[in-house]
Amino acid sequence: MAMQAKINRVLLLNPPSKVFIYPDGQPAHRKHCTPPIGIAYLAASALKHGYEPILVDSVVEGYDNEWFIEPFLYYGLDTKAIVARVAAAKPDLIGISVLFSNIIKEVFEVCAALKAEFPDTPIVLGGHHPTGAAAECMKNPNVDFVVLGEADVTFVQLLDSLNGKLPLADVPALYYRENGAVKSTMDGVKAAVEGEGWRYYNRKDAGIPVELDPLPFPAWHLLPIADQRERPRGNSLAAR
Ligand code: B12
Repeated sequence: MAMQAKINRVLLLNPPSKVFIYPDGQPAHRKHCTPPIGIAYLAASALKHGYEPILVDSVVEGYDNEWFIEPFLYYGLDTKAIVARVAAAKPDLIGISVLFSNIIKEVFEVCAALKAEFPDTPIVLGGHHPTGAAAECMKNPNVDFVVLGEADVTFVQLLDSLNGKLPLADVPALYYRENGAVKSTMDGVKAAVEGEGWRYYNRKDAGIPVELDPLPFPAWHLLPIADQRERPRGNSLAAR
């Protein structure tokens, strides 16, 4: 009998968004939403390798839900709604996309709420902020893993590793914990650029696909694209 995989349902979350509000009440830019192409790519790779991805675009799903914490107007699913959404989806692992450093504080609040409710569900961060500031993110005890860079291949390798197919130490571009200590498979790899508290690597050093043709197209069918189209958009001029 085939061994039951520990990790099968993988929920990928696009966190809520925020707009700076000037003292005169004017927003710095209009509310908008953009299809989260990064998690759609990860979902496509996960599907291709037999996993069951669930995409939660909290910006679209909670677009009309707003709250104000000076000086920002937030919109999207709030933390309580995200916890409820995750509870209904019953994932085996939660991945959160943090493209923008301006949202990391709020993402950590979400991580704390999710860990309190689902202590046994691994939480993985990816995207530009954790890529540059992985060690910093791992200081947060609610973050179990950080995957650096474009994670189409390495995220699936992490899932495979958690299902016992390969050691964590063999997953490139990964930060993880071992006996409570933070480990990185990038130790000993020279950073391409670095500064105080952040490092960036060349793609060939970080398990990042150099050839894009073999990658599956984004799993758009898992996103509420019709709802997204009805909202003001941020243009998606992606890097690929
Ligand atoms: C398109 C884009 C936008 C779009 C929309 C982005 C979106 N929501 O999809 C628009 C124009 C709206 C935008 C706005 C802004 N942007 Co912009 N944007 C980009 C750009 C050019 C491309 C992003 C992209 O689509 N990449 C392609 C996809 C496939 O990759 P990806 O999303 O990164 O996903 C991959 C990995 O990151 C990773 N990954 C992603 N999520 C997860 C999750 C998990 C669990 C894992 C394991 C891995 C993982 O795997 C994915 C697949 O390979 C990047 C630069 C770049 N070259 O990436 C800047 C970039 C992300 N933006 C940046 C910034 C600063 C902003 C703004 C704050 C600018 C401003 N001052 O207003 C705003 C913020 C908007 C907000 N919501 O608050 C910075 C972020 C830097 C930082 N540390 O904060 C970047 C890196 C540009 C830069 N070098 O300065 N942006």
